[in-house]
Amino acid sequence: MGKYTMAGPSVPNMPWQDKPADARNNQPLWRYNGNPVIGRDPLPGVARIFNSAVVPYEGKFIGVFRGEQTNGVPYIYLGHSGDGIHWDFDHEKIHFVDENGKDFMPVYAYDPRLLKVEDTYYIIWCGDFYGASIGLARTKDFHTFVRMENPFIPFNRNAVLFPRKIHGKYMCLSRPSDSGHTPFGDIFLSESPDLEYWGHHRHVMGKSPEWWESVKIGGGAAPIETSEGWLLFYHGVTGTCNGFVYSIGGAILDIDEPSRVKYRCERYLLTPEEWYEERGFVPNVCFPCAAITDSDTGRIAVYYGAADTYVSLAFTTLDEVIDYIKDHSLVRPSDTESGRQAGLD
Ligand code: BMA
Repeated sequence: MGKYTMAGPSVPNMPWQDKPADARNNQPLWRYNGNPVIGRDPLPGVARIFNSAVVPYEGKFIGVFRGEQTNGVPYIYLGHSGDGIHWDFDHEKIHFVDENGKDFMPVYAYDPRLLKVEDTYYIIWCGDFYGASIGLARTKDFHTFVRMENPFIPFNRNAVLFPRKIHGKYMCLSRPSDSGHTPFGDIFLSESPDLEYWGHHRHVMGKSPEWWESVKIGGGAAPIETSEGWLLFYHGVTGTCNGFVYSIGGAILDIDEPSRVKYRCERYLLTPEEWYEERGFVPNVCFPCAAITDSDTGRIAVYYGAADTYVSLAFTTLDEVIDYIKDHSLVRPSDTESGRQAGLD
């Protein structure tokens, strides 16, 4: 038993490798030595799969994958795996229908997140709604996918649901943005009684003076419920003379009031350093979208898109990552307030 505990299922067959003695800078996330786990040309008509999300399902693993078609349009494909590392993909895009069962395909769809709340799985992605905004669909069996109302108006990206209701409400992190490559961006929290009407919006955390996240940030994997609060892997972006660089950051949000940040790591947890992160369609991108956890051992496997070209895996344990975040935590006044306008706390 570790120092800290987490909610969630036992997943004894989750992907795992122990920390190597020569882990870079002794950082708390260490890469799978078989990375990338999904290479180029993964499917006919799909050039690259990246920024994708997976969950344990019926003793195996299932996932929703951002597939960049050879016409340049991103879509979501379903994938199955016995070990979370080797994936078989459906050749057809996920077929979405409306509440009446009629075809209701998004124009495009990217950066999906996938998670289970109660007995239903939800896919939440960035799609077109007269501009980039958030799409949402539900499934119970991974055969029928019903699109629901779009949660937010444009422009918005990086939405991720919490895996359970808080005070009886569904919770969603999102990152309001612009219609382009967005040179700004903070993480906000919204709540809903029914996944249709969203409100009670709160600011969670913003870009920071730390260089690696000084341009914008955005939610990554679904928050993980732990004894210290909600563990959030997110992305932080900086600007260089050669464009944006995306790193993985970590924070812990208050368990009952997640707009309050309890700990926020001033250092990145992982930054582009390997060839598959530095070289690809968009160089220097580590973009986390999912984490598989085993509540028995505290093991965590983070799935991240690498260079907008590959899917890669990095590992950590609950104890190691929480201690690292706490040891290097720097929270600022805007992190610890409730997230209403300053002065109203
Ligand atoms: C963001 C998103 C991500 C992408 C990243 C880097 O704006 O579009 O899908 O990984 O840019 O290109």
